[in-house]
Amino acid sequence: MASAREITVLIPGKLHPQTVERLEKTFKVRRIDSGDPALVDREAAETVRGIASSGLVNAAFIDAFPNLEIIANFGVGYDAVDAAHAAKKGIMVTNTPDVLTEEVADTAIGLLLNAVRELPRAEAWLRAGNWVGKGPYPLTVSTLRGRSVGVLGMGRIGLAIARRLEGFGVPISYHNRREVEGIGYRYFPTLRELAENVDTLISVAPGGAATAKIVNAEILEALGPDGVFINIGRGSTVDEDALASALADGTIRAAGLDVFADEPKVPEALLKLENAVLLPHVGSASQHTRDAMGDLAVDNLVEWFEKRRPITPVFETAHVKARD
Ligand code: 8YV
Repeated sequence: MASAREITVLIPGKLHPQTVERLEKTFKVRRIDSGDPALVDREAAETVRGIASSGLVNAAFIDAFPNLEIIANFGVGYDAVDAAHAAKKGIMVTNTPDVLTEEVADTAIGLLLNAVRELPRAEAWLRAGNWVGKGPYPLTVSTLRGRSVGVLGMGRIGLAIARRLEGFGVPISYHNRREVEGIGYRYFPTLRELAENVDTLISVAPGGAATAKIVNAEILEALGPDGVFINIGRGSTVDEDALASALADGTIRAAGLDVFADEPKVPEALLKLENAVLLPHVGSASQHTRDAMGDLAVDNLVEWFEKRRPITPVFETAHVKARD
């Protein structure tokens, strides 16, 4: 691709360093602090044809670039990108599915075991000298034995989590927008029914308006007093105030959260709870997997500018054609 060095790709905000390196070797890269249209100067406005981002790319930001053709989102979840707006303007959006599926599923299982068996608290007990001073860590009230697990969002990652759970000998059911053919897990047409029928809910649901706060007080109540809630999807899908109350008053027993509504801020009410395991959005955060995600994001840009079609378009823009 001889002319790629002439193509301007903008990186708004932070991006995986190895991905930035590859972009800089391939394209003419411009960087600004965030996806804020006020930071776009005239030259950037005129020259930018691609954006590589892991943050907010809203309609106003998209509109700042009359020659923009493609937004390569670093991440499978692209709720931070206004893909519907991009589609209307004939701008391609890509994401990074598949390459992170196994890593995120591994993290979900770790979070589940940590929440149920209190492993982080047990380690803190040891490090504080309590094993010597006070004796063994107290027996955990919760166990994975006898649990029944519901997966909210049976996409690639949900399926990878379910496959892992089969090895734990727990029954698995799920709720999804549509029933998934041929997977053999019990389907519930509503989240409420799923929550009523399981005691362990693992959410892999994507963000966006359709899923905003779908895990609310009513769902947590349906999960019940032995309930464990795990979230590896998006924080926006949870009513965090309702979750903190449910954990504090025993409506459910425990939670394991990798994602939050307003990252990196975590509500004080959750930070105070001992029965919540809290991780700083590390689901896909290994060097190996982040490199693979970055490579796919860059490959999407390269394919687009070279062959005029990307590798992994999001469904909203799958129909978008290159202008020349
Ligand atoms: C990343 C993610 O943390 O892929 C996603 O949707 O949430 C994570 O894998 C994120 O994309 C990094 O910006």
